[in-house]
Formats: sequence, C-alpha cells, structure tokens
Amino acid sequence: MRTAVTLCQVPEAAAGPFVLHMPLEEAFALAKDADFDDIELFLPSPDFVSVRTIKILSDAHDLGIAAVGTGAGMVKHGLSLTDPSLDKRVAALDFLERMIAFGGQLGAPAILGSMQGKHGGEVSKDQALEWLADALHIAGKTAAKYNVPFIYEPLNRYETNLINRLTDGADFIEANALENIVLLADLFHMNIEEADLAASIRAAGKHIGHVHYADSNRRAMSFGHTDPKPIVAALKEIGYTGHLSAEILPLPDPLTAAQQTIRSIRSLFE
Ligand code: LER
Ligand code: MN
Repeated sequence: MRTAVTLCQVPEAAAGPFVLHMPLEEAFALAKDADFDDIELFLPSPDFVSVRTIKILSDAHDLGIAAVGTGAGMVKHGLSLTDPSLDKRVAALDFLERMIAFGGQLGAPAILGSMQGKHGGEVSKDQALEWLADALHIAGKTAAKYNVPFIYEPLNRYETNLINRLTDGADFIEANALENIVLLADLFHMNIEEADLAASIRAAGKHIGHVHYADSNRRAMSFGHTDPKPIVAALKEIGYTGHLSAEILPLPDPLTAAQQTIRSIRSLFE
C-alpha cells in the first residue's frame, strides 16, 4: 500500500477535491514534507508540462506518480466519451489516449472519471454504456503498451447516471470482458451510493486498483463521519496493495489536510 496526494493545475477545477493547487515545484515539496510516497496529477492537458519536467521533479523529491486524472477533458474542454456528437466522442478518446501515454511514460495509470459523461436526451443508457465499453476496450489496450492498467471510476449520482456503484462497475467489466481495466474505489462517492462500503470493497475486490481516500464530506479522513476501520480491514482482506490517494478538499488548508491523511493511514496500517 502506498500513499498519494492530489495535485491540480486546472484553473477550472480550483474548487475541486484536490489538496495541492500551487505551482508544481512547491506542491512536490509540500507533498514530500507531509511524507507522501507519490503524487496524483490532475493536469489541463497532456501537453501542459513535459514528461521530462515531471520526471525531474519526481526524482528530485523522491516522489512517484501514482496516477493521472483526465477530468480536465470534461471540465476544461467539454469532452465526454458518451457525447451525442461523433466528433466530440472521437476528440474525447484522443484526449484520453494522450493522457494514457503521458502517464504511461511516468509508470502511472490514467483515470476515467467525469469524462465518462452521462446518458440522456438523444442518447439512451444502453447506447452510452456501449460507447463507454468500446472506449474502455481501447483505453485498456493502450495502457497495456505502457505496462499500466487503466482506471475506471464509478461516480456518485450527481456526477453520472451510468455506473454509480463498485459492484456495478465490476459487473460491467465482466459482462464486456474488458481487459486491463481496474476500478477506482472513491470513498466519497461510495459514501453516497453504497449501502456498506466494506462489503462493496470485498464484493468488487479483485477489480479494485486505486482508492480515493476521502471522508464522507470529501475532507481528509476523520474530518467527516466515515469510519475508516472496516474499510481498511476490507482492503487488507482483499490484499489491496495500490494507492490510498487523498482526493479531498484542501481544508482547513492544504498542509493540514495532507498531514491528517497521513496520520489516518498510519494509525490504521501500522
Ligand atoms: C474524480 O476522481 C472524481 O472523483 C470526480 O468526482 C471529480 O469530479
Ligand atoms: Mn475520485
């Protein structure tokens, strides 16, 4: 198990659930000070910064790259894999593939969250899920070229109407025989959608490849009302060895949120 903290460089997501919003060098230094193993990057596009620059920062601060988010494709560029427009869907997949290549060169998988989009209007649920499965087939194959998985994230009902629960994500992977796709268990979304977080983690266990470690109110763990003990027990039971990544609000301030995450993880794992 490794720890990670989110670093966002997307102005459109300035109010989003990311701990570090400052310039890259400063953010890497703060992550190291707070004693994280790795960084999760949320960038405006795959060409915002060179792979080489990130490698230099990563080596200088002895921090790996845990994953790269692709949400800017939606929040900045308005791209979704289930958009009614073929041109938009093609552009969305292109953005995703370039993000996979960017992360892949850093040994980091890319995450599909908000770019999965929604069904509605002229797009039926079946149609949207078919497009999603087609895109995940391609994303899984592209990621495999870099020896990383591709991460699919079920989101809560206010962000998508496609797949909201972990076990539905697992069924989707199996029903579509998707290869090299793992699930992201975001404890904030799960707090809204799951009847029992630990039970869902056990049920979807073999598919889970990444965890967003957030409390019920999307603040650092113990700043809300989630009990992390049964969740961590379930993660241990399924043999989870991936990241616990702090995709949380930087409250009351980035350093306190970062340090609280580390304190929570240490208290449960050591
Ligand atoms: C992305 O990881 C996520 O959880 C989304 O809720 C971001 O809006
Ligand atoms: Mn998330």
